[in-house]
Amino acid sequence: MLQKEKHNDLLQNALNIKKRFLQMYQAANAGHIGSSLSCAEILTFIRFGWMNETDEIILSKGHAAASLYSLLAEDGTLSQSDIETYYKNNTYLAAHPPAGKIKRIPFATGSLGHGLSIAAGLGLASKLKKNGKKVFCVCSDGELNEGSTWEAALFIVHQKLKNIVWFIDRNKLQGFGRTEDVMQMEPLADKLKAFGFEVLEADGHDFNSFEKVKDSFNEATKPIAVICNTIKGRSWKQFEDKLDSHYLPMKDNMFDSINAEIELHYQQTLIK
Ligand SMILES: Cc1ncc(C[n+]2csc(CCOP(=O)(O)OP(=O)(O)O)c2C)c(N)n1
Repeated sequence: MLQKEKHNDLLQNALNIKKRFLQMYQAANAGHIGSSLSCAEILTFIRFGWMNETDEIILSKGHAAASLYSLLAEDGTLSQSDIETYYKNNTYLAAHPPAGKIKRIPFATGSLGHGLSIAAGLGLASKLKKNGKKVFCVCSDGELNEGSTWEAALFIVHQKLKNIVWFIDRNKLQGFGRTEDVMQMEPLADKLKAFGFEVLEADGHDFNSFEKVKDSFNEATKPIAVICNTIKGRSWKQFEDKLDSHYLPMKDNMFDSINAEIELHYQQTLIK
């Protein structure tokens, strides 16, 4: 269990990150709002609850780039003026993360299905160099439709890359429907186990659940895969678990209503 202060600090980070990316989507007039709300706590925990300075984050579901940029503003890597360039002409803060332009984003992602291979390469390099670096990779469940993801999974197990933490944002929705309708994935945990992973399940919006994953990682004898049960459009009631939350313009009073809902959710989740 996390200490109350740590838990509440993480909640505050997550709230700031969400408010910032909503502002970015508002300014851009559109964005992957549901996708970003789905992975906000995963990213927050990786950065502020787990990783060391030299570790790497690969956001394989690069369409949620604004959540990553917002995370990097939360830790001071990006400034507010950088953030304000999002989606504008000549910016590095493009709709998908570009390669090597922004500190902590070494590779481009967003052509789905490639992030786990990048993580595997980084993980192997770190293992060979014995530098203790961990690699956190966040994939969407839609990326499990891609053969390249499973090829990387085979490689990670074959090379015994226990320095990789593979998070699967399991919101059960992808761009054009429910994952189980587009391409059946269940029983996902069994599939991952059959590939040779130690499979952990987490409530993908709960920091205490991630803390347990962290403890298990330290004791794991195999590479781990974490199925994070998440809700696309989390805490935005009208769009929670709705396909429409995937990508949409901010219209009418949407910005104000989402902000009010995430603020309320924050107040309800704070440990008093
Ligand atoms: C190779 C590739 N094909 C198609 C797309 C277009 N695309 C962007 S997001 C998306 C699907 C999003 O669903 P999922 O991958 O499950 O992500 P999440 O639900 O977490 O947003 C698609 C097909 C892409 N970015 N890359």
